[in-house]
Amino acid sequence: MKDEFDRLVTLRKELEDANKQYYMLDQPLISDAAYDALMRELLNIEAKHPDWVTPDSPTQRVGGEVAKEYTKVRHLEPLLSLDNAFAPGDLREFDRRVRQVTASVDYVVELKIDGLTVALTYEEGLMMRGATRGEGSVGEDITANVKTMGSIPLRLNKTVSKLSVRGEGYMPKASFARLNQEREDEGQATFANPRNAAAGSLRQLNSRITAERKLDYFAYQVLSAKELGLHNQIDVLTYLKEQGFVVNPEYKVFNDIEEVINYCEEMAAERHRFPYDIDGLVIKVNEFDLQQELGFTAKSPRWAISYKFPAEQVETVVEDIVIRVGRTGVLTPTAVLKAVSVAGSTVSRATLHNLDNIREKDIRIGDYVLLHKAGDVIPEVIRVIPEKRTGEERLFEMPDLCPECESPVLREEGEAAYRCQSITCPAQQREGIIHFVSRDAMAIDGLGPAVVQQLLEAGLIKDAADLYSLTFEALTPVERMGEKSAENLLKAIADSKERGLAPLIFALGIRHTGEKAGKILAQTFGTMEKLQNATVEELQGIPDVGPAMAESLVQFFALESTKHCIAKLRDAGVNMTAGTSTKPQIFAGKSIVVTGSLERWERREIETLIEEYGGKAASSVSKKTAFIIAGEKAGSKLVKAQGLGVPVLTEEEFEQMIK
Ligand code: 3B8
Repeated sequence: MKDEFDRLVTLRKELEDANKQYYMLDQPLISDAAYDALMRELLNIEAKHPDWVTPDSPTQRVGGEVAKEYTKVRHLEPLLSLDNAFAPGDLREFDRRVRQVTASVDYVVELKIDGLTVALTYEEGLMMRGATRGEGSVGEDITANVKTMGSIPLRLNKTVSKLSVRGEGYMPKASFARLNQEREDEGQATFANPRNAAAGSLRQLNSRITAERKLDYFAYQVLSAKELGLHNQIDVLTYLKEQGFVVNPEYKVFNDIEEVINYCEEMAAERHRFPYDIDGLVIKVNEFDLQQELGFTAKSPRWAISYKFPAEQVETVVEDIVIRVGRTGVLTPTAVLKAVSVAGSTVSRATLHNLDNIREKDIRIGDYVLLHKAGDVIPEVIRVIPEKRTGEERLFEMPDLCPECESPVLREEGEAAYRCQSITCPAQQREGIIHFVSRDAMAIDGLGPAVVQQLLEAGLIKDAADLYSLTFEALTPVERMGEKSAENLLKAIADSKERGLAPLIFALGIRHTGEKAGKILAQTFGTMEKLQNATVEELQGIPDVGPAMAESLVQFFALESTKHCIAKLRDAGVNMTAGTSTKPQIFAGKSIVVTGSLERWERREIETLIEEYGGKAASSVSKKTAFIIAGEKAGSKLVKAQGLGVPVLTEEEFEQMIK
């Protein structure tokens, strides 16, 4: 019991440290896999001892609570909105009003993050409640969802009896792009921009879904700041950082409105360089005494204003609407546009998502449309410009047959997507191979979509497994494939054989089975063979595996083409075992040194054991060594470990740990 509790304390500390390092310093301390392993171990201990669970345990971040509806909460003080400035003149007018009560003023200028205001309440240092802004006075309790956001501390660094914090919850552009791609692949409706995606994710009734969406948070305000000994906005930002919040680092202080205006214009030109959407800047009077003197209107503080960037929308023409067939057979209508420059790049195509979207916006071939970039990354047709219609525009119809293989196309009940029903559709196969080699799957560098297309056209491959029988002689005649590229490609393909089971499962592109599912399935089954033989019941018994995934896995593995492909991969020597073993990963992220001569194990055996349990068998002792295992006649390494205060274990003690 005591050992288990000690372990729980260690695990919490390690998970908290890893989390802090990731969000505060933007640098992972340990790999995702090691983090997951520690989290699973902690979840196991807490499942055995429910009374040990505390509200600040890292396990509270994994989600799982499913609500029927949201409860309303009244905010301690209403959340006000900011008055808007759209031009330099509006900022000068704001400055003039401020200077009616003071001769000198410092302005703090912050980025205006395009997300959702989230209010947090801490009691005795613990995160007790998270709420949306709502209409200002009353919001919705989203505590379970807020806890899944890694950049929100569950416990403050310094306990205070009460603390109310406000800030912006948002979805980074990269998470947004990935989420929409996944949704499009699955034939689900996509989000129009990161803000909507963040809003949808924060209002999820199932907090596990929120956890997967990877939302972030920038804190910028505390209530009753004066009682905490804070005198101005800069103090607040510093205090928030000390308490463990992430504060946006881009803020600046000016004492002249013309400098503020210059800065606003500079930032408007650079708005796309941040990994999150910003829609303007917020200008705040720094000193609280002055803020107080300025006071509020009914809706907004008089001591702050937001400068809104002009929306970047451009006009262009839809020259055609073509169909792209995806990996899962979904037919995605894509607008071919007259090329235009928007948000810093040239755009000539935009996904129209599905027929419903085209009909809803009434987009026709030949239409003038307004275009912007959602999340600064994804070109999006916002609306048609009906005044510019000539009557020559043509309605778009979904084809009855797949444009790539002429198999029938069907719309499934309750889905927005039309799918090609053939499993041998060349487009699906091509997209499947592109997915197979992609970064999060088998990570074969130098094998982009164009090369995949070339290899298919040259008849060198028919499926992903054929990649492993490519030869130098076969590759070099391929156009634009030099000897060096061929060599590099063959090496990348060979290296990918050791990626392990989890990425391989994901790479197979099974419907409803994403990267995370790959990891869970690999961990559960350990080998491809066991997964291939799993029944729907067995699969559904695994937490996180729903009926749709279980069903599609069984269907997928029953296909002759799947069996054939997996056999080819196996023959090629592709590793089909979970790199991480089925043993509990108790040493995950730990470096362990073995020294002296052992009685129970050969040196290689004990090193393999360390690795099976998630650790790293290292050869030299340092401060970072978790512990050493010392046998007979241990020498300098033992002395060094003792000098550094690194724990020294006997063989017996080590055996106890892995029992
Ligand atoms: C007062 C101060 C509203 C806001 C504020 O990044 C107030 O400060 C506010 F009534 O909405 N989106 C920010 C952001 C938003 C606000 C803010 N500061 N950085 C933002």
